[in-house]
Amino acid sequence: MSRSNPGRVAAALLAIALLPTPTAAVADIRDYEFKLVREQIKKGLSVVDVRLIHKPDDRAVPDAVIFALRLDMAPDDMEQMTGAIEPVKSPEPGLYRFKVDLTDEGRWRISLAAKIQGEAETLQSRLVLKATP
Ligand SMILES: [Cu+2]
Repeated sequence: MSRSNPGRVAAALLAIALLPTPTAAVADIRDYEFKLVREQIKKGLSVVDVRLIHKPDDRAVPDAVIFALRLDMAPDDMEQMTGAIEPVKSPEPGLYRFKVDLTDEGRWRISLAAKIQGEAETLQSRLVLKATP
């Protein structure tokens, strides 16, 4: 292992600092992710909380507009079996709450599409949760 050369390290750091960073300035929808707060939920009428985060800085993202929403049992090969789902008031910024009716035990999928403030693209997401007895 060679000893580090301070002059060379400084030059390298300066080069990094001076690099143009166009990709960092361009927003990317893949930087965002919906995450279930709890993946196991009791069967029946319940509430599901989903957090929207901006992954590069782990920031909670408020005010997304969810315009498509579907709940079904596709993960257990029952895509035709749908359940009622509707957004309800968010308890805190960056947290999205849904009232759901999980009529069967097993795995359910929430499919959603959302517009995020300041982003042109649509975020599409699929989340799988498990309804327990
Ligand atoms: Cu089912």
